[in-house]
Amino acid sequence: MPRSKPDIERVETFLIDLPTIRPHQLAMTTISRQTLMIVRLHMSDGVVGIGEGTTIGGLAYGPESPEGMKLAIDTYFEPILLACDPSRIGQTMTAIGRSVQGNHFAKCAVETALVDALGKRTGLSASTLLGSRHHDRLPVAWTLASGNTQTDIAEAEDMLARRRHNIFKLKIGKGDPRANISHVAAIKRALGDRASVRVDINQAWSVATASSLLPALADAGVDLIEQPIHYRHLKSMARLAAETAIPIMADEALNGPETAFQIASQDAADVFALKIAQSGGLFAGAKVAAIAEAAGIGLYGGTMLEGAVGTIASAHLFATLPKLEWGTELFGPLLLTEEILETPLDYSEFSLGVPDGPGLGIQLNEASVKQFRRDRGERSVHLLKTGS
Ligand code: MUC
Ligand code: MG
Repeated sequence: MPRSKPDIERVETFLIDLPTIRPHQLAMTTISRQTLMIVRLHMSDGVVGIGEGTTIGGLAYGPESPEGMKLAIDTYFEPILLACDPSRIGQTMTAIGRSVQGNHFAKCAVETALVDALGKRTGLSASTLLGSRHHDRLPVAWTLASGNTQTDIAEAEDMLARRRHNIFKLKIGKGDPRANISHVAAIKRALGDRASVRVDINQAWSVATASSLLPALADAGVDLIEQPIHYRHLKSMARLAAETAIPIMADEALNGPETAFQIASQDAADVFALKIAQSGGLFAGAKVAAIAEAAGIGLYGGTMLEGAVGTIASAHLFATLPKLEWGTELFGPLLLTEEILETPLDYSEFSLGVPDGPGLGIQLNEASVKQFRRDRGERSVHLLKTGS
């Protein structure tokens, strides 16, 4: 019997390498480019769904890399996708979950592409499919991570003057912890009440260092402290959260609904940095948000410094959350030197506009994609060979 629903005819994955506007220094690595793994699902009715998986510093931040995601999708996801009903997103992801353990970022990229395709087919935006929106614009923080205090202050002043950001996250955890505190205090002194200043330690401090220095961060005027210690140390996170005057946010510790439940039940964080890729996808991210809401934990829309596709996928989910009290940090595309969309995203008035067209509501610029694809050389050789 012919199927009335369209099939996925081709799964296309490729890597795009884009330079960053300046070196971006985190506790575990400094990046000067981002690699975006893009997946496109080509459907029999002509619809193409897109998704993105991006990490920080290859494998420096977490267990997945863009190259690994591509391999996993090409080898293990593709046969399942070619046999699935792509409009049954939950059923498709359950089938993938039976064959693929972990691989949250790759799953998120594929699920995003399924949501984009369903939205394009039905004329509904991704946020409508995810439960409908509460917000059309989202507040966006900027991360100061040049590695130099004066450069960071100048960058923050420029962002304030251009009304692009008035929330700043400072990447600390590299080098002497006391020097970290002086760096943060100098930036907060310079910005005063004109900006919210938060810090991300990216697990770099020991429990003892965190216990003795978190009060100094609170005294310096910091509003929020992200993942000060190793992600596995939930008991110690709970102790730090109980003894610190300002909120503690979980990031690396949060890897989907199960970990969200563990953190919530152990009182190991006051706020969740909700990330769609770390959660394992948009729907898993929605479950993480529901757990936060049920437990009275605050929500912040996090990023893995994705390009435009992953950023807008995140924005669609975050737009559905009634209470996003800490805003978002969806600035990833602004850290990259190149535009890869037909219409650039709308960053203005300290916020990001969430597109309202079908699916993700964005379109890749094919000339940019062609220019920055890692396999561009190989592809022209291949085309020459097949053409000769
Ligand atoms: C992280 O750890 O939160 C978010 C902003 C940034 O600069 O890095 C990311 C990852
Ligand atoms: Mg973080």
